[in-house]
Amino acid sequence: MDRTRRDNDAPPKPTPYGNKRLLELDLDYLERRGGETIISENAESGSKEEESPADTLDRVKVVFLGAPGVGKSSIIRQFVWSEFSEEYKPTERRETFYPSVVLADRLYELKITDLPTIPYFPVSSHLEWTDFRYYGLRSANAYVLVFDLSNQDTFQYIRTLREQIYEARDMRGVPLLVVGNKQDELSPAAASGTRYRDIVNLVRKHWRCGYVECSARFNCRVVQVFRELMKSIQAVEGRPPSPTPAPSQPLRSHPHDTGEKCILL
Ligand SMILES: Nc1nc2c(ncn2[C@@H]2O[C@H](COP(=O)(O)OP(=O)(O)OP(=O)(O)O)[C@@H](O)[C@H]2O)c(=O)[nH]1
Ligand SMILES: [Mg+2]
Repeated sequence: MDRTRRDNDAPPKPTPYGNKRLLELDLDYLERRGGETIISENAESGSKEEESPADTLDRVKVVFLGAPGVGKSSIIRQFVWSEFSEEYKPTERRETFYPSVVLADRLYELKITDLPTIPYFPVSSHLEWTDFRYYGLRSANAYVLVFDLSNQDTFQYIRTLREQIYEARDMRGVPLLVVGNKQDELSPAAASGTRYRDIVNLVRKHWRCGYVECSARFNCRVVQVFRELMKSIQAVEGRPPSPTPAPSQPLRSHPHDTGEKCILL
């Protein structure tokens, strides 16, 4: 069972309701199914699916946001598939990934959403539901805001976005993690500059949220990004760790195969 897939890989079939109606049906279905195999015919007929073991797990909806080209997709793909491409292919459609992770004896199924850059965060549920780009953004369990350490202008995007997120929804119990990517391209001059220090200061001391610097290119501290994220999730859950089924197979023996395995953080 491959829990890693793209939502848009299977184009919807035409229905008497027209495309918009189908889109809504599919979206509802995908949310309910939460990452299992997509069978859009069942969505149309409304048939009930058997409950799988995955339905009983903790599922955490995480959305990655940031300016174009900062490395959102690269971080996710490095983590989920252990792959990296030098070539820049801007994300053109929403993509969703379903890795499983274990932290502190607890198993989580993540639903990671990667989007084309959005001009702004949806301020109302109406906006969220009328534009597919925004679907699910307001109900995320956590946000990862990525900027490019070698192009610190990209920080302004997440600064503005963070304000919009806080204005748009109740953020109590919703962790937000800031990630400075492309650490490999952070020059010593920039790293000792006041601008860099101001950013780190703002994030750590004023926003009081997690901050991780990583390099998707060299797979450096990418796991740390997810570890910090899950630690924040556990902190807001305030739940004691529960027993975890021990993974019986080698972890990620094939780069594209995350089904039935999980990533230890
Ligand atoms: N040097 C370096 N390059 C990186 C790193 N991460 C990503 N890149 C490169 O940056 C470019 C953009 O990466 P993406 O992951 O596509 O960026 P993105 O944020 O998903 O971009 P959009 O989908 O357009 O929003 C690609 O050419 C990557 O190879 C990194 O850690 N170091
Ligand atoms: Mg992308």
